[in-house]
Amino acid sequence: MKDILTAPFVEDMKRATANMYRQTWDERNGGNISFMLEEEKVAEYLDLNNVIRTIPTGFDATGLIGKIFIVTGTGKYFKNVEVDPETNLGIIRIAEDGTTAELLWGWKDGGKFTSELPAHLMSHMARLKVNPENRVIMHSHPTYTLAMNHIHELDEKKLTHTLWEMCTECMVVFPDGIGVLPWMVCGTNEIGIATAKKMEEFRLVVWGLHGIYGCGKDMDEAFGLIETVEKAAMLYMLATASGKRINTISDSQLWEIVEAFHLEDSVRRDFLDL
Ligand code: 2HA
Ligand code: ZN
Repeated sequence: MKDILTAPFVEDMKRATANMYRQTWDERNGGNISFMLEEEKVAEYLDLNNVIRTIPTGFDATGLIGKIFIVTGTGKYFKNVEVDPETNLGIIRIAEDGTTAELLWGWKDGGKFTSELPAHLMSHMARLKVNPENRVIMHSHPTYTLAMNHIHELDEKKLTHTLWEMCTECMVVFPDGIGVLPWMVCGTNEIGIATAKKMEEFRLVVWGLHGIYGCGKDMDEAFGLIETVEKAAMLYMLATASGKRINTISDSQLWEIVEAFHLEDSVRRDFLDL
């Protein structure tokens, strides 16, 4: 059996959480990540018959029975994952009943998965229907994205459009736009259901005045989506703070990007005024 601390998926979690912490996106215990793993890969590091303990999830994840995830822990700090992965992360398998998590590794201090597990697992189910390659769900509190939430309408079309206008890269990276949920209490099944519903349509979902969800086939894709939104939000806040904006990328120019990068099938045309 190989040493789990050398597993690429543990490395991915360490790198992502450390980067996110250092971007100041994930203060204290803010943010959470779940990453669906291949059983054969996990079996190189862990005895899959050895369940350390079982933890009820409080919701039905029947669509994910037998699936294995590495997940950040509730109350755990992103900044500490790098130095002590075995306390701050856990590897769980969804049990036969669909409502129990079997702990295979981690949370060695008796901890458990993130309070946002409903939003994560429900979003995994939603994304897998749209894209069977999806593996990562990532939640974060990026600073400028949140600052922008205070001064910009929380409307999917308007928010997406404003961010597209900020730099050419945005249309290339998220032509499918950003879903937006109003402010809601976090950590509940309700916000999980609402997030998953948006994830059927969007790879990015803003939680009004709280943060953002991103997803992807790997850590880089999910991180890159959130990072690009955050960069555009930073530009928006800086440009807006100057009190003077005289240039923008027009809708016809945004369409030129769509054509140049062959994004006709993924772009939210209804978010453009052509
Ligand atoms: O895990 O970010 O949304 C802490 C949070 C809750
Ligand atoms: Zn949060």
